[in-house]
Amino acid sequence: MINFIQNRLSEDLKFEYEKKGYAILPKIIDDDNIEKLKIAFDRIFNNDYDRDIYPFDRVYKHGIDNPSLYKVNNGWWLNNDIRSAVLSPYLGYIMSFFMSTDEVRIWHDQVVLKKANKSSSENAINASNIGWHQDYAHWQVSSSQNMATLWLALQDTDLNNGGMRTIVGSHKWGLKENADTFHDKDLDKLKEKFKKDHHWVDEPCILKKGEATIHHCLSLHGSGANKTDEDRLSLIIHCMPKKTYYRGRIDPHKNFDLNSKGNRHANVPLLGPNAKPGTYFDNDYFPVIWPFKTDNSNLYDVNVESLKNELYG
Ligand SMILES: O=C(O)CCC(=O)C(=O)O
Ligand SMILES: [Fe+2]
Repeated sequence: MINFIQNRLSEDLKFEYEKKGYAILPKIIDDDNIEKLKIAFDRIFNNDYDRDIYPFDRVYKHGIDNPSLYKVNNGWWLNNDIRSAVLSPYLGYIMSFFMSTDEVRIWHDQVVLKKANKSSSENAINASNIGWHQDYAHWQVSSSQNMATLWLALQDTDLNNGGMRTIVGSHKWGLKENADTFHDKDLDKLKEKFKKDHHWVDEPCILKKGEATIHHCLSLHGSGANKTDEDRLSLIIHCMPKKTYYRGRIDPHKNFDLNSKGNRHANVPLLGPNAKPGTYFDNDYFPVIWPFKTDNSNLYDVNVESLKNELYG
């Protein structure tokens, strides 16, 4: 069971998020709870799951598919500590605050480990790079462009260990063409593609262990190599607002291209075989994390009453 440090957020932070497309939160989790999450990461990457379900999308062979970047989507399906973190009402509160919505659901989470690689250099085309991308470019099946992500650092994180960088104000540039480039490793090439007439201000997210960022789904962001001797771990939680639905095929005249991530998404089959434009992402795969509901307690492996007391006193 993971507990967060539950502070109220300031309006200044929200202003910052709206202006820049991202904001840095104060420490939201203490070191003991971080240690629990690190154990959870280790277990997940060793395919040691608490539950009978297994990951969706594709099953990465950690360290084999990509020896530098390990990733599992929907860690909350697999591990009870990650589940209690991802489904925490405190996260729900944070996301509803920044997204200005009174209902928040999980889109999916990501458990990410960027391998230590002392010999790599800044901006080199490194296997652990995450290309400049807009999350929404990957999620165009979703009806909402008011989606947001919480990125939680499990160690001090800066440019030395491949910390995330965001392009200030890029959430106001609209959806860029072919910006579903998370897996593209060439940051310089992508910069040339997206920069065009824009003012390109590349800001690193410099975080202390336990701090987090929030970024908007249209913010351009990416990250370089981890040049330290410690792996970079982050728990990433993507959220959607109330009444987010499946838009259907983005271009119905085109055949499905299985490699075109923007036009298809592993969340769509989770809607069932009768999914059609307008079907809400509102089943058990997409749990509500705000407002906190005790009747959702079947989704939680946590003591909902004690969480409720912690949050509401
Ligand atoms: O972990 C990173 O460096 C980037 C993660 C990312 O793309 C995201 O949180 O949306
Ligand atoms: Fe992203």
